[in-house]
Amino acid sequence: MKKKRISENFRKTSETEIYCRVNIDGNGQNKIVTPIPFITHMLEQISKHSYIDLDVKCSGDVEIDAHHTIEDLGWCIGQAVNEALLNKAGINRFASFSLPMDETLTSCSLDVSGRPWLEWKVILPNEKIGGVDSEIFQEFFRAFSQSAKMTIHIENNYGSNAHHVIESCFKVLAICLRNGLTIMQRNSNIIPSTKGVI
Ligand SMILES: [Mn+2]
Repeated sequence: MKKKRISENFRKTSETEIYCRVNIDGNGQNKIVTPIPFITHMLEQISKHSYIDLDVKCSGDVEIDAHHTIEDLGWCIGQAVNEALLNKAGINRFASFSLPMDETLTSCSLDVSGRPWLEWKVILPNEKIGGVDSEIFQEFFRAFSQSAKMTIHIENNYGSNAHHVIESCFKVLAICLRNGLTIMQRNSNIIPSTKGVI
């Protein structure tokens, strides 16, 4: 009987307080509470399309700005995902997808490599999206890639609607997480690296 790919994380600093729980082998059920409705909407997208069950309860110093809260959410969720992945035996590891959203097309390539890296080729057409400074979204993805220890390349190929551009980034990451973290039955005990460790 394999250990369940479930992890819980709690982080409290002077800026934010975040609880999160992930179940990699879920079906996309989620309960997200954050002080920023737009980021709640984005985290629901991640869960829904990755099939990772995600519970998040977050409060933060959003009276200063949303920066700390969004960055720390990325960090906490990424850390929980990394812990839940155990030794990563059997995972597909690599995933790549291009996601259309009306006029927008965004691509993601993912390697569950154990080596954090974010390439972010996304220019957001508006200064603010959902009441949030649009430059902060990159910090979410950077923090997530760092704590999840994944190599993530995201490129917005084209698109004019700022909501679509950023939402497509979250959705395409979700699809790559779904594909990259899924366990292949025929290789389910084998760690997908010639090093034998990820
Ligand atoms: Mn939307």
